[in-house]
Amino acid sequence: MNIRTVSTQPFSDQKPGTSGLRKKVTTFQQAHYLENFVQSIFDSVNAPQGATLVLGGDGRFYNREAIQVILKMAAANGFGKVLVGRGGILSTPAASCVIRQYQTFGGIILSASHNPGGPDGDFGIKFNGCNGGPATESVTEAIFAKSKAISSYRMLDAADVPLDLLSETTLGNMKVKVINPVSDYADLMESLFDFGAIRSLLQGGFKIRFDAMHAVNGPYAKEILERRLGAPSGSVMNAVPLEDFGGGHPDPNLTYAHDLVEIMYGTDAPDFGAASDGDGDRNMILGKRFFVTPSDSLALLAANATLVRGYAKGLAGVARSMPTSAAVDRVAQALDIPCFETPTGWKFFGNLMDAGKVTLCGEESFGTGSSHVREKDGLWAVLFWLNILAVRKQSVETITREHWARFGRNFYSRYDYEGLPTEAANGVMRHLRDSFGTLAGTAFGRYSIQACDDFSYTDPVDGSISNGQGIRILFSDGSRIVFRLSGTGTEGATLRVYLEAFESAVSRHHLDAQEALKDLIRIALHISELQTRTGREQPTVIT
Ligand code: VG1
Ligand code: CO
Repeated sequence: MNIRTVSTQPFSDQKPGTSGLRKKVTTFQQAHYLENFVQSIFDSVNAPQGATLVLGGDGRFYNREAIQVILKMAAANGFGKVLVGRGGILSTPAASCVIRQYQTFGGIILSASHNPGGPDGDFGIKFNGCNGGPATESVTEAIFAKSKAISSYRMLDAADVPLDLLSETTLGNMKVKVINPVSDYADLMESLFDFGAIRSLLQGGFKIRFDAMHAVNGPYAKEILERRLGAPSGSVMNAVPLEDFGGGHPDPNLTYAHDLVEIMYGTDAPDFGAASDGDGDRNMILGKRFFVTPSDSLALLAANATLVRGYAKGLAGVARSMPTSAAVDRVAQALDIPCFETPTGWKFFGNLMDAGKVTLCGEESFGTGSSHVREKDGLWAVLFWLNILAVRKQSVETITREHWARFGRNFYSRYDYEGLPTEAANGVMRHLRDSFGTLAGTAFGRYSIQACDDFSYTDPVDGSISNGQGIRILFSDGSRIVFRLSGTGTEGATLRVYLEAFESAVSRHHLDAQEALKDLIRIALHISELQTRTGREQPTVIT
């Protein structure tokens, strides 16, 4: 066996963000850049000799090269076996499923999720532990510390491993098993949902459209929706994964999933539409000419969970990220189950699920999931909805409006200001923090500020504390404005402004969210001085 120890020098910028390390492909292509980070992972996670690792990615540009490098480094670092998805492919939720199913030591997932791909696009890498979930903050901090002190990495000299056929080969002393990336995941879905009921719904003429956005979920959706559930061929669109996502932005929202939006708002629109992102963990849910916000979707799934086989016994509890609307809190209250508010990013849900405290989790950023895996899960959310629709036999719109009538409506919107100069974005946050003293108690028309703070979270399971997780402006009627800097961007800073207003009056539930939120938007811009401080009049994206 020919294992080389290669000398290297640290890069100073390998700090994992909200979901792993995300950088431009060109950054990853620098000599030693990927290798340094992978060695920093291996040096931080203390895998026992001979451990099994899961490996796969969303298939974006540079996926194949990175997989080969990681395989050779895993062999040189004493792993006994790697389970790798055929073609180097695993969606993020499927990787989580495989890690759990085969009780492996953990996995490495290659993805920059919803960020564009291609030679000029983004790439990313993260480590997930044996529970199938993203590494906790203590682990990502250890990885970052290693990356700043690294002086060498270990690499096996060997030929590339063929990955395009199911096979079992060896690489040095390590076994490499190429697995079907779809089947274990599809079987798990079949165990949670009533495929018979969904099949009958579809046979009865209920029309669906799923937009895979030329990303990883194409093959998963084809297998599950078309093959196993019998949706007519063509129900899954943009189903062929491409290394650059066809030049698109694989982010399932009303702006970027425009092909689907056109169909769902056109004449003769299908009954149900959905899309997922680059790595398959996000979802957008649409009815006929109707959009369900991710925060409402989480609340709706919680309220209807017992209609679905895998959740018939009820929910242990629910959790949402801090900026996500409090719609699910109202459902939790009615069900008399606990509701947790965590910082942004799926890694904070893992401890709660492992401890059996929550069953469903969600984020406003088109992420929903449950304890069936430890990642958010796009197709799972779609199937959950289809199962509910098959049981209730009502439209998406009717189900949502009935939900609002019962629980009230949390109007919600997020404004993203992307690619800001970092100093200007930090300046807005600093200014807001400095204003806390004068803001509390101030009234703006019918809104008066009750409190403001910088969100801090104490994990109820391990007691770890995460500070500085976003600025909250809380109003006396339950409305909120949240300001947060993104931790997934690769250029400059992205400032997110989250707006939420609660409305109990059914007579106002039909309002457009932008209309219902216009006063709050004005207040947000006023108190943050965002426009003057950043020179930006308009947000880049509104969701
Ligand atoms: C964004 C979302 C966050 C999500 C994260 C990863 O993070 O806001 O809710 O968990 O992306 O999603 P940020 O730090 O940019 O706001 V994925 O689908 O990109 O892995
Ligand atoms: Co994603």
